Amino acid sequence: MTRRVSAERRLQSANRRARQLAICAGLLALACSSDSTQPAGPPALVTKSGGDAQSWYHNNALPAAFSVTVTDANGTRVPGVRVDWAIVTGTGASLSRAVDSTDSKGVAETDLTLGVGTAHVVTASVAGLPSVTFNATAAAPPVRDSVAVKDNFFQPDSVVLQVNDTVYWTWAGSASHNVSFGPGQASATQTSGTYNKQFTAVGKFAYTCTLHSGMKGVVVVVN
Ligand SMILES: [Cu+2]
Repeated sequence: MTRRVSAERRLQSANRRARQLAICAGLLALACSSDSTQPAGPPALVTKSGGDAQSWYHNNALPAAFSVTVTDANGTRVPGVRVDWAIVTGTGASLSRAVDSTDSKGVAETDLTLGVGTAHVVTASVAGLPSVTFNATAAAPPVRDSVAVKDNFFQPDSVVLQVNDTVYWTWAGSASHNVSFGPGQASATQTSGTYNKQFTAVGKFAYTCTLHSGMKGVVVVVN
């Protein structure tokens, strides 16, 4: 008899705990949803959030987009705000878009393709607010690159060159190595000598030494 009573009590107290947990979860959900539906106020500030001060090559798009974040007076991100992008300095340069609208995170972006000059200046403006300024620097791409094949790494492991130019690998270690871009595109496996490869397309080309895991490099080919 006593055993049965205590079992019922345990059941009652378990039910009570379950109800309390459900109430807590409900309150938490309420707190969250009221937070996320809080509307942002009017735009008060434009800040740079990415892409400033890059150095890249004439007639090529910068590796990273320029981006700004628009916030209200409380620092809340404001979606749907018109952002105007303009090239202030940069003969022959172009933007992927001159007008953009901030996304759900208050962010607007544009991609700059560098022109023939060295200095580039781009502004982002929101009506009624101070604009922000991005800088970029353009140079001529290297026309020829040399890579040393060492034990067990490529030096340097990343090179940039202009389309239709050639990379020259020189074996400088004592172990056997190769330069492999995948099936059918590899140097001989050797301990000395050289290997040349011309690159006729823009892009990123990763390679490895198939004998040594972790021995890898990349060729970046630009316009
Ligand atoms: Cu190797």
